[in-house]
Formats: sequence, structure tokens, C-alpha cells
Amino acid sequence: MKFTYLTIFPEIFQTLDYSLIGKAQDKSLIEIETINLRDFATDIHKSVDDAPYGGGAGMVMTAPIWGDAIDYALSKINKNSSKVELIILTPAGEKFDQNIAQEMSKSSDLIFACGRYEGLDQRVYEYYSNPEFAQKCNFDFIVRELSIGDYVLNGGEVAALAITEVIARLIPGVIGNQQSLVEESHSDGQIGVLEYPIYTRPQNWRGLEVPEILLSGNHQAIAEFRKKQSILRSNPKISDN
Ligand code: 6GU
Repeated sequence: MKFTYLTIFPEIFQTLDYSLIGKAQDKSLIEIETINLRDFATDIHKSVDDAPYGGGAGMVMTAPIWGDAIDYALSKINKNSSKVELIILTPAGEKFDQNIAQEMSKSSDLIFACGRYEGLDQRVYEYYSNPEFAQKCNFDFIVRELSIGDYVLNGGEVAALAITEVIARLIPGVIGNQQSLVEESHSDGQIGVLEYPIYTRPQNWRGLEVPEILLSGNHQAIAEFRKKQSILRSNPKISDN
């Protein structure tokens, strides 16, 4: 799977060279490319934004620059790419969750358009989400506007990193033990269901004991205890008594 990031801060994506995603790159399970939006600027100041029509605070990233950058990213996808998604990061987008991550993990290519300032000229989304554009592609092509939560970030980069990490974990071989995916919070069809609390040695830490039942060796009782704890965690309003 190939991940491409369109951004004015390509350095931010160097964090993907570390940890499990770094190892996944070494193993060629995933491929990462960053594209600097400034390379598509045409004036001496390398500007990528302009004042909003209709007035208002802040600046808007221009459609011509984004159009050229996205066309370039699309020209660089692999020959055998089958399903390409263009992801526009915006606080006004659909809320990203584990179900959307599952869908996205079936793609061959994800292209992240990371906006700064007040965001991208809306015609970028309009142009690429028009079915006429997809028809001209020799691969499946879809466009999404995604948000990662109800708060405002300075730009889409950190959101793209969060989404990348969620999706990369779903690619076979990226995390060591695929079983961990099954028991995790929000796993398959269980959005909002949180993992049970976990403990390891020492048995007593600063006077706090590990729940007795976990030491019992009774696997059925442990499974029931964990299920109950998971339900309690997922519904903070329920009391334990
Ligand atoms: Cl995707 N972008 C920005 N700028 N802020 C956000 C966001 C995205 N998701 C939540 N807040």
C-alpha cells in the first residue's frame, strides 16, 4: 500500500520512518512519499494561499496549486494500483473511525491532502469528487473529506499521521501479532467498545493489588471478568455494584 502526503511541511512525515511503520517500510509492506506543495507555486514568494472571496479572516489555499499537486501525485502511483483514495483533511469532514479505517485499508493508494490556514478552495473537492473525473481514471478512485475529531488543528498533517497509523496497523504483517487487532478497543463492528484493563508484575504496586481473579487460572472466569470490565469502561455511567 502506498501513502502519499501533499503538504507544505514534508519534514513532519519523517516520524513515519520510526517504530512499526518504519519497519513496515523496510519490509516493503508500505511505501511512503511526501510531495511539497510549494514546488507547485509559481510566484517568487512561493505562495500557496490567497484571501477568501467574500471576505473574512485567514487565507485559503488555492485550487490551481492543489490541482497541479494532486495531478502529480496521481501520475506517480504504481502501475498496478487498483483502488486510489484522495483524502482531504478538514475539521468539516466526516468523522474518521475504525470502520472507515477498515474500508480505507482495502485501498492500494491513499493520497492525503493536508491543508493549512483556513483550508483548501472548495472547488478542489468538487473537481475530484465529480464522477466524470473518476471515469477518466484506469483505477477505482474516490475522494473523502475527513476530520479526526471535534477540535481544530493548525493543519491536516497531524490528522493524516493519526489516520495513517490506524490504517497501517490493519495491513497484515505491520504489527507482530494479528490477534491483538481482534481484542482491541473499537475492533470490527464494535465501535465504542473499549478494551478491558490489563495488569502485569509486580502483583502489589504501592499498595495496589492486581484483581485476584486474574491469578486464579480459571480461564472462563477471567473471560467473564474481562467482558464485564470492558462493558463498564465503555459505559461510564453504569456503576460497578
Ligand atoms: Cl483533519 N484538520 C484540522 N485542521 N483540524 C482538525 C481536523 C483536521 N480534524 C479535527 N480537527
